[in-house]
Amino acid sequence: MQIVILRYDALSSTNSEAAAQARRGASEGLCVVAREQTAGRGRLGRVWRSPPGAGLYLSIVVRPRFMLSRFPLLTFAAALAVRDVISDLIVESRRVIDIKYPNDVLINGKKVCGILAEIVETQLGTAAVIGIGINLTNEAVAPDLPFATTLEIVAGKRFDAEIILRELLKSFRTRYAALQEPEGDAATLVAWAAHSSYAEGKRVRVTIYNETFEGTTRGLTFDGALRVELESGEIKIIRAGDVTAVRTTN
Ligand code: BT5
Repeated sequence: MQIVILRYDALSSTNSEAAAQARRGASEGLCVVAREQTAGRGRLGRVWRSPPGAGLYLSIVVRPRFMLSRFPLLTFAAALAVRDVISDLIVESRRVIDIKYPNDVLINGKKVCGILAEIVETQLGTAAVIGIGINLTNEAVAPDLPFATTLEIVAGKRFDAEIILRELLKSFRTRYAALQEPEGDAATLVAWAAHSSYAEGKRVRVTIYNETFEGTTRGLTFDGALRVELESGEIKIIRAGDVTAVRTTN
């Protein structure tokens, strides 16, 4: 994959711009980066806070060779790429880096990165846009986001956004290439589970639309859904919705 970077000072959302470029025929590897997003998006219409220069806001266009049903694995490959970079930057023995199902990278339990993968139909076939937001400086978060953190808060220093961008694209390229290998799905799921405390044996609360229930995680399905075992022993397969850890008191 050849990476071409398009830089903007401000965009409403790098995902929207990357999707527009994909519809216009952009090749795989196009990467849209903005210093600021005025309407950064999370999942389900939520907002991603993106003040100028405080975070890395980027979206990558991919045109995978595999089927649409396997697209959720793109988010996993992206989360692994972010994790690779963060664990190289900070000393992991003192900070716990975790991947929360399906799309957050956490440091010491707080969200430092969110990922939003979207499918885009184009004349060249089905593409996906993988949006990644990483909080760099203290300004990226605010008191109304108590579960957010930044690399500056964690490491006590500021990192060069350009270096993180370069490393992230390098790592994403490797993880994406691995995903497209013949046994790439399984390898990506194994790598994801190795780096996520949410994969197995975690008490979680799941919210899907208006339904909420608690259970214990029991691994991923082959296509990237999360298995959650209820008190009754029934296994639910989670493909959408929010999963949060339940603190156990013992
Ligand atoms: C996500 O959604 O975590 C996906 C975020 C993806 C952002 C990137 S930035 C580049 C690209 N362009 C876009 O427009 N988006 C992508 P979700 O799991 O729905 O989490 C959203 C929730 O995270 C919000 O409702 C807040 O509670 C919280 N949040 C918002 N801004 C945050 C921030 N900067 N840091 C940590 N948490 C934040």
